Amino acid sequence: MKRDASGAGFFRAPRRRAGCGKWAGVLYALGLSGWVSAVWAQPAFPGAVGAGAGARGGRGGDVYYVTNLADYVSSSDPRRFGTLRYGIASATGPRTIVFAVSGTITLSNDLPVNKSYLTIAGQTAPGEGITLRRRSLVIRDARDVVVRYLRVRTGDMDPTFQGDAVSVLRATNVVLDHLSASWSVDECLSVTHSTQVTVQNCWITESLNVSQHDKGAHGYGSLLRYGAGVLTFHGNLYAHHNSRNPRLGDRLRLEFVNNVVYNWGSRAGYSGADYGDNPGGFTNWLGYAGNVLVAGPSTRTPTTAFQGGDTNTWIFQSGNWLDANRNGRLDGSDTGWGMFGGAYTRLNEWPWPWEVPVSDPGAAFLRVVTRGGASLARDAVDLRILGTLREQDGRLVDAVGEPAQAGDYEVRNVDGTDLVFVRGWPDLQVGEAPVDTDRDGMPDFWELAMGLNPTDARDRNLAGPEGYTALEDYLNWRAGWHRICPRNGYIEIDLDELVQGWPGLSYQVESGTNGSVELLEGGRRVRFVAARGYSGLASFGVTVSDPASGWTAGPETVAVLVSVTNAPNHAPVWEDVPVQEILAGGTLELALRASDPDLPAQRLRFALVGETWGASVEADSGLLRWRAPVALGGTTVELAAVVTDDGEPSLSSTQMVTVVVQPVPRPTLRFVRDTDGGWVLSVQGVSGPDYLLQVSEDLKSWRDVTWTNPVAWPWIWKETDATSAPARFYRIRLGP
Ligand SMILES: [Ca+2]
Ligand SMILES: [Ca+2]
Ligand SMILES: [Ca+2]
Ligand SMILES: [Ca+2]
Repeated sequence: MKRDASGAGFFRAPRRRAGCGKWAGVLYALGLSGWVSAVWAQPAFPGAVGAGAGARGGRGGDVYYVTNLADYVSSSDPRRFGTLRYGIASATGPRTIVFAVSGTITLSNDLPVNKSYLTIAGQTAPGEGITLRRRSLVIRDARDVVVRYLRVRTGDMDPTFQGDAVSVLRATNVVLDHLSASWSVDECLSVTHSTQVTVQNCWITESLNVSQHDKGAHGYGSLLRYGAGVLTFHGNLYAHHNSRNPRLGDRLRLEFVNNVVYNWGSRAGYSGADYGDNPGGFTNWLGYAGNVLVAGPSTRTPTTAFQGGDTNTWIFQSGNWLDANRNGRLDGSDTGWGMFGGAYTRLNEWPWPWEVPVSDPGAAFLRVVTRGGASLARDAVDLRILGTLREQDGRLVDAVGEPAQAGDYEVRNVDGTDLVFVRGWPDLQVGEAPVDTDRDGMPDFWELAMGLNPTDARDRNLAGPEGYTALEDYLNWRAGWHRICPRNGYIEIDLDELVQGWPGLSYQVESGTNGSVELLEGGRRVRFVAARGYSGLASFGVTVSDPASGWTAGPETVAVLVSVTNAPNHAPVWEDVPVQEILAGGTLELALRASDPDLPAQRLRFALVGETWGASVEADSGLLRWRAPVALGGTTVELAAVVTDDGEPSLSSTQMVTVVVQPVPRPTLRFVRDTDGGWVLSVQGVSGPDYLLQVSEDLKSWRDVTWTNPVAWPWIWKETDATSAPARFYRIRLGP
């Protein structure tokens, strides 16, 4: 990763040391010795790759909230406050721009991102996010800029407009991530005179072909030229451009990895000879790996991925995949150098270490369709374009029509030319931004779950365990697949909804941290159960596979914030206990059973309350034991059992156990002569009660002789007392 030590003066020294929760008690500041090396090694965000990955953006700086969708022209316009444009224009140091609104911003003029150390965090917008239209987003004359999750669909609203949807011009250390750019009059997304720029996970689609460009038909993808730069294009989708997917030239080194190019027209990618601009020519380096090219209905050069302009284009290629046959199925192959045409010089090795991960084309394709573009909430345009890739249809477009036009495309004759009007800007679903009391960019729910202070804005720049600030950790959570789960609770996610618009995938899930997951029946829903008593960040993984192509991608992380708000607890539910019948003196053993509907599973404890008649229950197993006193024979007893969960707060349910105690029949006693002439007492009774034998000589005072609990009848007892008495009486008492 390239680094440049200048510019650190923007960062203020820490004014305060704050310690709270899991956050280091150090304010994030680049000027501190000891922090500097760690800070510089930090990618812009987890998953930032390639030449621009080291862009610092607004790390450690202030926070600006976009609170309206207006725009302005004059710098003294009182309506400027809260606009996106003013958020950039008013930055005086590192700044992160976050969004409290969603919807479409109609730009009054090009929007220059001409301040260094700036992050535009489109992923913070609620609802269906932010779309810019009418004019370009231009990152220019700046360094260390991070822009994520914006749509830029310029169109032809302004008849004087000649520009790109997104341009990077004379900039260094830039990451553009998850942008959806379309309907440009010039290229859709271009990088010129710049270096250390990464464009990743972007959907670069539907440049307007026969539009209002002075040079005529100009439906192009990306112009990448000038400046001795190093550029990385990783995981992007190019769709429905006549050409320049991309156009490379003039002393550039381009890593073009894991991109998908669909339905190009006259050319996919190419480089120029460059001799026109520079008689000596320049050397351009193209590392072309793991890309997927799918020819479409507009494609006129279906077997060529890249056309070299001259031998000064040096190309390394590996693991690309091209499907030229337009049969509606993904059944291409790696045609190696066969997909490269024109003049160029082959490289058998890329002369530099790859700055990006290179995955196989199938995984790259699935990642592009399931995660790419401004995909937190795909708008109708991206969903339509995704549909064209799925169905292998769609076409080049020339103009932007009404949102209400009947078809996706309408051919209208304008001044003798048939033009394809694509259905225009959709209304975006407006969402409500979460409450952020201290306006530090982190909503209260996040701060509470992460142990931060929702009434102290300074904690946004505390350094977290991974080296990102507290604010960045929030931005990073928002920027991927993410969900909120209540504490001591669970969530279920429809995986088809998660991937938005590519049905028919199959899924595997795997547990990550601080919770567990399982795929529910049918394989399309996943249930995440938070670890008991935990609040904070948790995660699990999802792997997607396309049965048709056999391609697999993942696991991708789904980041789950377990909030501090407990899931509502539900009381345990008893299983019915039928009326029990027992003989007095006998023992009742009954397994009490209850379940608890809550997840994660709670522990149940059983007990008896009120008059227990000597009964007891094992707290954990619920085993009720009761020896019914003989005295209760002939009565019905109600035992009150209670089961209690350990939720927060814990809840109980009570169940009455009805026991009908049958009376014990009187035993019969009989003395019989024993063979030796003595006497034997023979007792006939029922099993259950204790039998206590007592003897008396005066029917007043009774003496215990023995007690037993016979199981076999008759019970025999032999009188061995040889003493003589005038009379002896025997009796049996039953107990207990
Ligand atoms: Ca095919
Ligand atoms: Ca806050
Ligand atoms: Ca705070
Ligand atoms: Ca419960």
